[in-house]
Amino acid sequence: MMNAKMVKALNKQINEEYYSSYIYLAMAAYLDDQDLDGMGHWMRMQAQEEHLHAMKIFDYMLERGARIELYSVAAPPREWDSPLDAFQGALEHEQYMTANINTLVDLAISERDHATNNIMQWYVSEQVEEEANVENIVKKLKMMGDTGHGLFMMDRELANRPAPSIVAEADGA
Ligand code: OFO
Repeated sequence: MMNAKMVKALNKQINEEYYSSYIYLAMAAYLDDQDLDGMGHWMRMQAQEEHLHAMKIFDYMLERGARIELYSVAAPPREWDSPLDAFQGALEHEQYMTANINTLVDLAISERDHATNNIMQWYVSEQVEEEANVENIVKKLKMMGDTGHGLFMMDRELANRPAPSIVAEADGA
């Protein structure tokens, strides 16, 4: 049986993951509106991945017999100054999510909830990857320039992002 503090914190994290999905969807809409369909696609895939992150906690809680509570998802911003600004916002958001995961790990340890600590370790690794992926895009956008040819090239590259797979996610890939 999971303790009440842990249940509350995980319910909050489900909400954070859904907000993440929402903010990336808002970024997808912004980028699509700028005719950057490839970047918009990348953000859509990211939004789907965040949905899977939420569902992984959802399923884990059900398995532990914990009561799930779904909270309202806040409205994300709708405008950014530039594509670079949007990806920088994504990077900051991932850093914020990493801090949330670290807090959950701390709580699982202090509550001696080894199973939750174990599943949270998957998120710890995932956050390293998530931050690295966005940071790489931010660096390239800065290098190639946030306008003209560089932007066009990045847009083409980001159009190739495959859909996140539930199987891969479940396997920790
Ligand atoms: Fe992109 O972060 Fe979820 O966990």
